[in-house]
Amino acid sequence: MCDWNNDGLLDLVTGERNGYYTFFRRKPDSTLTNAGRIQANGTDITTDNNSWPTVVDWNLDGRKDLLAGQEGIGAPCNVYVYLNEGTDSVPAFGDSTPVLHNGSRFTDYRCVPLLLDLDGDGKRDLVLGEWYSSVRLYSNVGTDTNPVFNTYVNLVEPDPVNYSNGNPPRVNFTDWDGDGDLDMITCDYYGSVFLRENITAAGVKETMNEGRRTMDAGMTLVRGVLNLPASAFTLHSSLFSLSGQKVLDLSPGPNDVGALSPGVYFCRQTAGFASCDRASGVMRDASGVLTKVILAR
Ligand SMILES: [Ca+2]
Ligand SMILES: [Ca+2]
Ligand SMILES: [Ca+2]
Ligand SMILES: [Ca+2]
Repeated sequence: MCDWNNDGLLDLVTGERNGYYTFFRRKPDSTLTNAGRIQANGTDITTDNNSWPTVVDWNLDGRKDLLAGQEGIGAPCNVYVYLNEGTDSVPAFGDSTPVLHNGSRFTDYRCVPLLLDLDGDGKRDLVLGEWYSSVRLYSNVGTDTNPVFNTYVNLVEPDPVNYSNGNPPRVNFTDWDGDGDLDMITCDYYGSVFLRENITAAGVKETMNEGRRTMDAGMTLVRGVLNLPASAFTLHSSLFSLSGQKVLDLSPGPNDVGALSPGVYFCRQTAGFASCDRASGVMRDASGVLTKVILAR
């Protein structure tokens, strides 16, 4: 949904099974009318099957652009952007530009790209839904007007067996529960809709597990190695001193903290999503954002 023609009425732009993009214009009586396929260089844009449109001002020049994903079996590029060469009210497009990661084109199957600032640094990031129930975050390491993407983290664990994030996940974000952060909604080929509540929390969880000398967030601390579960739906994890100074960035898997002074630290996880399944709907993961870590000798 977007106001494609800037008349104050919310329109619909669709991606389609056969690869076209269509503008459905909202009329004053609130009904939608098919206003034709979106074109580039004067002809209908047709991608590979299962096209996905994200309407966003990619380069922040005040004119909406079209970020496109496609199925793309064997295609050389499945995520690209059409920069608007017309006006914001009457978009016009020429050639597309491939979106890159680590300098390479995306060739993942059935790509669903979104552009939004998910890690809260003020620069819009790329979220990519793709085949086998995978949703990735490529943090923007460039600028907001010229995004650059390298590596990704999984926002959810890919699930090629049970498709617990939908398959292929068609992704979007909204503050579903009105608590001020973005929650994730996916839907899929099979007609399921999945809600994952953003579990970024405020506050300190106070349920220390003395046996592991950590708070309980699924992490373990053994002989100076802090192990973060790879399945944590976490965007960034860092270790902070009690005074709030960051002492170490953490990665999923083992992190050597043996060189740090003994004492109390906090692991801060800046964003994440709760797990959920088809049967139970929303399920909060209580792993929290601030986790106390006690380093002893
Ligand atoms: Ca409109
Ligand atoms: Ca633009
Ligand atoms: Ca960002
Ligand atoms: Ca929320």
